[in-house]
Amino acid sequence: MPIHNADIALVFEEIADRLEIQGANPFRIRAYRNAARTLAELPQEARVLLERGEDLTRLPGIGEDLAAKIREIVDTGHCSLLDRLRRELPPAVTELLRIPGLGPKRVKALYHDIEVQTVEQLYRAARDGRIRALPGFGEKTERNILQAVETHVSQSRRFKLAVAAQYAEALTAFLKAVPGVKRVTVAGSFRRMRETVGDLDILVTAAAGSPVMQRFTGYDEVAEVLSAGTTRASVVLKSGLQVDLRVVGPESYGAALHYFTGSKAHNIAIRRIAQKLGLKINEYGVFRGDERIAGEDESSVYKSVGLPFIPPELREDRGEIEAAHAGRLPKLVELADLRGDLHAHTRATDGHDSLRDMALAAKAMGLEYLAITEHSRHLTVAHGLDPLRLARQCEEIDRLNGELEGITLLKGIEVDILEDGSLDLPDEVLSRLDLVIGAVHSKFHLSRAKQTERILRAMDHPHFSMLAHPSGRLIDEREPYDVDMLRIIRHARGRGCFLELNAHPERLDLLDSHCLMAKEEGVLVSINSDAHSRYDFINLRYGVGQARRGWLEKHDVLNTRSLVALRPLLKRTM
Ligand code: DGT
Ligand code: CA
Ligand code: CA
Repeated sequence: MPIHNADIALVFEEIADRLEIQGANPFRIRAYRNAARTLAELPQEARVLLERGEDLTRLPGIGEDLAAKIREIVDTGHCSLLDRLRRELPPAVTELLRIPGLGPKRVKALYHDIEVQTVEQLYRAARDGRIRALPGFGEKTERNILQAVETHVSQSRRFKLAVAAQYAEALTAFLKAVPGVKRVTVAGSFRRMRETVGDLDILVTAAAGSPVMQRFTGYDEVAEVLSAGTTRASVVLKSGLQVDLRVVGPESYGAALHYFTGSKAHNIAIRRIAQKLGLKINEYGVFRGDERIAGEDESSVYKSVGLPFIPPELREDRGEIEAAHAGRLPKLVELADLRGDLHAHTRATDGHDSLRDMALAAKAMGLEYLAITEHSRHLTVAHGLDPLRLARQCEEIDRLNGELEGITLLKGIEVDILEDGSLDLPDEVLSRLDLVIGAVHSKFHLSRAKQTERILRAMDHPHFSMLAHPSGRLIDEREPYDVDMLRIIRHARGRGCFLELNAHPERLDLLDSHCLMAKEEGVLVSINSDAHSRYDFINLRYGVGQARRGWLEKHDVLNTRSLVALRPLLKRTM
């Protein structure tokens, strides 16, 4: 059974959780958390890297011991340390840590003192008033726990797009190899490139008698079969990801693809148009009375209601149907349109590859230029650069540019925007760079007025080029900070600077709605990988997906420009 990075990350997270409940050394716990994060963010499968004989200790936070554990998990599907820890504490205990307000200490007390092992038992204990009596808990804590459990249960889990992609790709390859299978397409929110997906919806066409259903429900990673018929089945993978499969006839493929791509709101709007035309649309085709008039491909479905093909990323009923009707659909930006990447790190700070390796990897992605934008000194956890180290890196970039062909390195910095809107390095140092990306990495909880003002003041610096990950959110982990994005975008326009769309799978920040806002205000967006390793350039595709959801076209995106066209844009005009 193929082991995915997300699986290994889960193992490390659980080890960290269990060590934490046991009160282990904090450094040891953090090492596992960091490793989990490294794996979760790694765009290449660790399994594949191992097969290629690559050295995993080159990854950030992975030493000999962790590399050996990764190998063990990939080879055996098990981790002996976790097996041992699981024998020491019951499996469900770690789930308790997910409840806001419950740290390892409290979980340990609940387990030892009143034998609470599961969320359900926790709920009952709180309801029955058994928690308030525990030392360090009290009535208020008990009430909070009760409420937290209720919200926890009501929020079902969604998967980040890049994580879902690992499962989708493996499963697609598996299904394609089943005898008789012709087409395999992942529809649903995955095809619409939503930043998270609730489940995967897979569509298959197959010759009569193909064993695709049996193979699907028998797939190694299936933990539970929810339902299985002749044309549809639903399973839950071991990771908890649900997958729905439909087998459709070739004459219905387009109609089914349209139906299962959604969104539901888009489908309903399209069906309403069809009704007015006296047509009926369902997942089998488009019908006038009993006669099927379309459905073998998606374009035929749209054509039947008088519309051009609408790209999946736009199908949210947010004006795309009106735009299609008026012939004003955007021609969305594509991955191949990108000529460069304006945000990357090397091992000089918290990246882990050399300048040269990063340059070569960017070139291999078909890029012409790559800006190196390390963290600045304020970000000590990332070993941020001071002026001296930055100057040294600039020299090395000059040297490499003299030597490398087909790729140009630009000199940049990801400078911290401090609380008062000043930048972490002096203007005189910034003036020597090709671009300056400003980033908020601290003080996320300022008031809306203060946070907005902080960013506007940062943009006022003469050398400020671009605002990094503008909302600051981490998907499922950290809410966006409270700012007036329209004011920021308008200020950027006045100052001649740009907004980043950070393509990191945990960020995907600019949000899609703000992409549209930037486009309307005439501010160019730069789709940047924020690469911390030579593998991370692959993430640009998720950034492009997000940009497409935000209606961006090639000319709306800064880094579709050639280097020659880019340079004058980076020189501030006012
Ligand atoms: P997700 O999985 O929550 O990220 O979002 P989707 O959009 O993938 O939703 P899902 O998996 O429930 O259903 C896949 C598609 O099937 C959905 O985008 C549209 C279509 N669909 C599902 N239920 C309905 C429905 O009741 N009416 C219509 N018109 N379409 C539906
Ligand atoms: Ca879905
Ligand atoms: Ca579904």
